Amino acid sequence: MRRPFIAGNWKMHGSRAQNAELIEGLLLGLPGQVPVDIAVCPPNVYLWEVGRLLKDSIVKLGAQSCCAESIGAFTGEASAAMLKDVGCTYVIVGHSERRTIYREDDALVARKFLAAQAQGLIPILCVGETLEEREKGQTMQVVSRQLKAVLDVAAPGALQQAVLAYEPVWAIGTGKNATPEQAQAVHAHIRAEVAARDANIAARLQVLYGGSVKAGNAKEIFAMPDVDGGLIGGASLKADEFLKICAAA
Ligand code: G2H
Repeated sequence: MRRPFIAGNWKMHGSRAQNAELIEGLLLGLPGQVPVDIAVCPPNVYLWEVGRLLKDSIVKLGAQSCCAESIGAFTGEASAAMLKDVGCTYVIVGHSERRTIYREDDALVARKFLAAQAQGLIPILCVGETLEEREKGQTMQVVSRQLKAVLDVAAPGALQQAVLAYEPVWAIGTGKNATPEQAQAVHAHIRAEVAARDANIAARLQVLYGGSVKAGNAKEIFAMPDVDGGLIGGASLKADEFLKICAAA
């Protein structure tokens, strides 16, 4: 009942030449129809051009963050309306790199989520615990808190037009992925939290796993019943690797 979804988070990687090569490789390798939703999230400066390269393909465009404000004197920021205007379907909010490096707290992430939805973008809301929190046994508590911050301010039904991503911070870019069982346990917890508010939405909600997914481990992670695909960082930068991950979903 849920389509798998594979989203590539390019982070701060790429150039016009590299992007063109990557998109060409992806489009050559993808048949016209696939049973998977696919998106790429380039840095903002490349969104428009990558969107042109994707044309009307099945690969959708996403951004990596958006401003919580809608317009005004916010130097360096891009609004959700601007992202929509350049062709984005999705926007990642609450990625742990934003939470940690740029000190985005739960309340700000929730405002970004609302700003994205107000412009018709589908937010990909990231949640996940640090290694210290996992070792203290706080994983479920942390993920619940991050989720609640958004659900408490969003309209009922907001998750109908959203995607969640569980990204354990200790697994991001470290080469150390969560085991399929560790991922499944947290994904099931997330779905149960959503189900407590609305069982139908929970049953339809795409919950992605992110953190050192590659072609070699994707299949076993995606085989878990509550894992609906992945948010892919490093392994989304090579067309052949990303295509293998899409095929594993
Ligand atoms: C987690 C993930 C993509 P990577 O941040 O969001 O990155 O696959 O490089 O761990």
